[in-house]
Amino acid sequence: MNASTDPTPEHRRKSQERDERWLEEVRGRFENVLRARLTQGIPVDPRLEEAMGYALLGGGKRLRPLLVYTTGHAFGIPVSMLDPPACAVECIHAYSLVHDDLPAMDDDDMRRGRPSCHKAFGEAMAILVGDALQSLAFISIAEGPDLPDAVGMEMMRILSRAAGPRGLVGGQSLDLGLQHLTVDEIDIPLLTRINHCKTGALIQAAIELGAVLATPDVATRAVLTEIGRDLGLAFQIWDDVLDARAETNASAGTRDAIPTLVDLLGLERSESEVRRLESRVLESVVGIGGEVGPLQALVQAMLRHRS
Ligand code: GRG
Repeated sequence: MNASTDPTPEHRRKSQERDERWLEEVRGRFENVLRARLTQGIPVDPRLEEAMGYALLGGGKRLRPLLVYTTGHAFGIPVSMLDPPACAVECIHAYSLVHDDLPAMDDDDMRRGRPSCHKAFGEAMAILVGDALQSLAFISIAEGPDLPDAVGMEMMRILSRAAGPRGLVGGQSLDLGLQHLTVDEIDIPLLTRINHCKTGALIQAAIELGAVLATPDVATRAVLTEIGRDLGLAFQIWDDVLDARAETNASAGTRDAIPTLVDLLGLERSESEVRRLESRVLESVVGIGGEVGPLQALVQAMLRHRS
């Protein structure tokens, strides 16, 4: 960019404010869409509905739906057409948190500043909530209005891969296996793999889901996959950095003796790895073309603070 086209600091500040406003508006709108999705055609048991609402609607930054919306926006897809995959990815995320908090998994009593689902509703109900949210994710796409069948199928493929044995569930399984390894057997490639499956796969899927309606070509899809991979890894390392900084390894639950990537890399190297990945993502995002400001603002927010 030459001096005549380089935006002034004032221009940059204004467009950043505009992008952040866009994100807030879309996030606010999404809360209503998600609530409507939950109550649509559900359920046979009001107690199940209440517990699902507790898990799905009680807070959360909605980062994955926002990735769907911002990526779709870059491709010129109207926000309302992205509601089905946005709801779907948040349902999978919410289910994974409910199941992850269970005593048999990470055994966390608190989630989003209040009792976790099994503490509020009991373990059996929390298992059902996770199961039901997982189904609701796929129902959201299957019943998505105006989604051509081929697009719906592609969305199902992307989401089920990210959620299944090569994604979330596989990552959780590898994570459970860490308990049986000595500290010397836990290395950077293994933790990177786990991070990719547990955290990165769904983030990558959110980005891919946002683009499906635009039927991107093979090269663009490869760029999106790479963006999702880098962002997912950066997000998890950043989460661990924040935990390490706060000296409360909240995400490790009862198994806090198990090292994270930050323990192996060190705080300084971890932070510079996050910034390296962030720069790469921001640069690649420009290559998508279209209005990428909200996506860039979201990426930066994901890797700056936790609120
Ligand atoms: C139980 C199948 C199964 C999988 C569990 C999601 C997961 C795998 C574990 C959760 C614990 C963990 C360390 C997740 C890392 C990703 C992460 C930082 C999740 C929190 O995501 P945010 O910050 O949460 O988007 P909110 O509350 O804002 O939705």
